[in-house]
Amino acid sequence: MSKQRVLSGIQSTGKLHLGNYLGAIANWVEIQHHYENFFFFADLHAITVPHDPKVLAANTYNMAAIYLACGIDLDCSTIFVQSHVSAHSELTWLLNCVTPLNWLERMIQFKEKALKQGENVGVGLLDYPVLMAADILLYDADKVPVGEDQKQHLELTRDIAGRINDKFGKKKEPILKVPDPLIRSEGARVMSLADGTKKMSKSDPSELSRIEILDPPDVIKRKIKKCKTDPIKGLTFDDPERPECHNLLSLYQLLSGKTKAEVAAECQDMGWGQFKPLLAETTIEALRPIQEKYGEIMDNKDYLDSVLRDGAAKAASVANQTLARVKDALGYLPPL
Ligand code: AQP
Repeated sequence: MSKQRVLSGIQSTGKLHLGNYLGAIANWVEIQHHYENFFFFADLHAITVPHDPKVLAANTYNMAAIYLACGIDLDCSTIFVQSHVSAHSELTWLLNCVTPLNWLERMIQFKEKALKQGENVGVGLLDYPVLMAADILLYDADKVPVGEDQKQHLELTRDIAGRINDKFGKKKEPILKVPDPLIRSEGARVMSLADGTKKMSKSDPSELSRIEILDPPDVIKRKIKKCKTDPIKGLTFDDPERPECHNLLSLYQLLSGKTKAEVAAECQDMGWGQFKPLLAETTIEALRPIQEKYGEIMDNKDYLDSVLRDGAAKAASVANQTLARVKDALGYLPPL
């Protein structure tokens, strides 16, 4: 039996951080051998919020090296740049024309991000979930790893696929495969170092709020030294009054590979002065092999370029077939 297909991506809006690693990439690496995978760099999504053209290409390229350095295995996974496969933009247009506006206006992420942008909010931000639907549906993905924040968008993808199938498909031959979420039993949600109630994010204006995967040891030490804590002695998980404490202990647990019970026992009598250097050293050691591998990959750009070229070709060969199927169902004149 052929393996089920998984698709996922990360926006190239900035430098990847521990949230992206522990919440997404580490999970992909863990499950990848059970599936046929397409992992991409969502550079079309990256411009749905104001962006800097001077760094977009570098962010995208560095992310590719980071995916590989984190252990994405090209034997079972294809990695590619979203904008290198034009079918993503083209299918988005076709899906736009069957998606009711009020489905998009309901999206929580749109409402939250639009608030931040005020008067200048672009149509692209509203349309973000349709582009995401195109990303997923082009690859006939069976499963999509999603965190809590993306669940609503995956529901929308399923609704859009259902609508295309109902309106234009034949009963026994759906045009688009309706994907299922792949939900982790224990999701890692990494919170900001400056505020334990906000998620760690690439676009947070404060660099001190996040640890980037490529941060050198002295920067990691400085960021952890300055991170927000509380005046209580003894460190405990799950205290709603101590979100920073819970977040930092969870980070230590995930990066050290220890169990929650082991960490709880080890840290119950510690103060911050003892815990922070321990967390800093653990973080440095966990990131060291990834950073070394990243350096090797970036020293061999011909290799990375060829991975991205091959990835785009393989992705396009799958995506273009789906696009042709949809265009045919919608009644388009094929190229002559
Ligand atoms: N703090 C986090 N904890 C756990 N998982 C996280 N992810 C992001 N931040 C955390 C997961 O990373 C994947 C890709 O995310 P994305 O960059 O496409 O969008 P995002 O979730 O909006 O991430 P950021 O860093 O906050 O980006 P910006 O600042 O550009 O909006 C997803 O699987 C996400 O769950």
